[in-house]
Amino acid sequence: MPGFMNRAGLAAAAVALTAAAPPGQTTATRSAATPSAARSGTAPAAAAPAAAPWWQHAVIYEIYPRSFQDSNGDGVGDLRGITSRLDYLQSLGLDAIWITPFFPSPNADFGYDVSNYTGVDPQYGTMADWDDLVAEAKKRGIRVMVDLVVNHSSAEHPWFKESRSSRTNPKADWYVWRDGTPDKPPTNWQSIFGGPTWTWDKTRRQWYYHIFLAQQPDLNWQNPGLRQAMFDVVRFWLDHGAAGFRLDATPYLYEDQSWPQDPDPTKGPVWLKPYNAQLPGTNQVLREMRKIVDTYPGDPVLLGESSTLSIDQLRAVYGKNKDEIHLPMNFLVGNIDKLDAAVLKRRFDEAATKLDGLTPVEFFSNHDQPRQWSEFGDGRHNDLIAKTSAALALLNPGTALMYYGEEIGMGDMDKAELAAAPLGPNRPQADARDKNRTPMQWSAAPRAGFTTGTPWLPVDSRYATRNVAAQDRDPGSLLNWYRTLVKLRRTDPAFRTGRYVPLDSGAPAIFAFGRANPDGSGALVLVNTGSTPATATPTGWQGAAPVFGARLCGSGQPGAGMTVAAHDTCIIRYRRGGA
Ligand SMILES: [Ca+2]
Ligand SMILES: [Ca+2]
Repeated sequence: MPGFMNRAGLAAAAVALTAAAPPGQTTATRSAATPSAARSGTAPAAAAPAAAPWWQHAVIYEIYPRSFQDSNGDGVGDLRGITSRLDYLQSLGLDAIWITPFFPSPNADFGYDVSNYTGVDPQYGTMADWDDLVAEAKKRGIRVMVDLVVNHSSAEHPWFKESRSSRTNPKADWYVWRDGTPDKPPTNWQSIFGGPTWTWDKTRRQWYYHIFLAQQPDLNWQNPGLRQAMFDVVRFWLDHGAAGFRLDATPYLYEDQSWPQDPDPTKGPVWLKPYNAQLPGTNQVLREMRKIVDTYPGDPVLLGESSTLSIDQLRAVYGKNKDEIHLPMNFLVGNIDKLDAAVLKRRFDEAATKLDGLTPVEFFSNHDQPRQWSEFGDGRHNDLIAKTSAALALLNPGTALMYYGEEIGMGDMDKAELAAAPLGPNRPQADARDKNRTPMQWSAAPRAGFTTGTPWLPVDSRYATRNVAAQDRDPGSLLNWYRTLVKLRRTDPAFRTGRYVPLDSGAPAIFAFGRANPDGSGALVLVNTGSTPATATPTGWQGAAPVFGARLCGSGQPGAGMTVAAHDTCIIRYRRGGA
């Protein structure tokens, strides 16, 4: 590699790297050093064109409110709890938080069965608490997004109660009803949570459709009344300061109206079938919703739970005219279950180069999926491997999602521990996903500082050593690595707006990519997915090979050249090479 570790380049790059990434500051220092105005989308950051909306380079942090912070000792997290932790969230450098459903709900699917779209469940607080949260968050440059469950309501929603009361009531057509006899559903389709997608209603003597639980009847978006009612919900939350929506289960808004039989309903996954997902009517709904959202100031955003099976499908979710979902989550990366260099290269290269310049949305964990610390960890190097997944999500182009606690390496609760977790009034039934929904681990205090009462779900026993307070003090912690990466992507032009450079690493275990500035300088990211050190010989640069400089690695080891320690991630500065 000609010019590698050139002295002048190294010095310049080292200054840039350290200036951008001082690890180990305390929360207070860091907050003071990063004025909220600088991180607010209303005040353009120095490195970004003023016209770029905030969500194009954002970090959005998902909060499962039940498990984040309890403010009143009832063992259930709440909105006031979130407000009390805003200083911490600000210390992460976030642009926005997305709170999973906190609306009134019978909790058949813990909030994803909404019985009132325009209220706050008393367990989580009040509308005044919401208003207070939005106002306090705004002071810290943090936007607050609402989780809108667009495909279905709760069977306890007044709309459904009315709809099922007769075949002729005003809301009779607000849900998906089909004729049939009690012994024979209209189709043989299977629901995503198991069992048929149809439930017989004795009063109407008809079947209603539900792609998820029977307690989650699908809304009929073809009905103009329902459509307007849901758009009013959108306006309601925007009027109350929401910065946008995470849209739940967006592929499923329409069903194939010819109601075909599935030739083999038990074969393969039951989601994203051609008859239950991604039908054209869905695009029309999202276009209409986007129009409403776009009339509001502050660039509110639609973040879609837009499961897709290919990059072409994903590109379509943005809309033919880029006028549908601003930010469809990239499940092609999100569903990766193993850090394999070849898979990473394929997925990240296509996200950066095959989305027509639209904003990719990268993540690895959420409330439905295993936590990345557990999923990718080998049992011995989990923290180092977690630094890799953090770098992948945060240093690639686009917007990154984080799931509460991933920044301290919260893991899935151990099987035996989860099995021993009691049921009770606050946890009426067990859910396999409880393992990745355990209470946030704030400190070594009893119950990890999450609650003074009995937590609805026990705190993971690892909290005594794995918590925010401990990692805040440790410059080499995963938490401070996250802060470093978020700061890099916020302040460093290469990571903020730099072009993605697909590279061949020259080493089977290493995934390599570059982020290049227009002047030819930039940063090289090397991810060693293997359990032994490996040396890259990256090729694929446009023009002359660059001159490499300062390194920053997750392990904290300086290392040398293009060699990356086992499971480590290194960021290496470069500048334009000689002709
Ligand atoms: Ca509470
Ligand atoms: Ca549907």
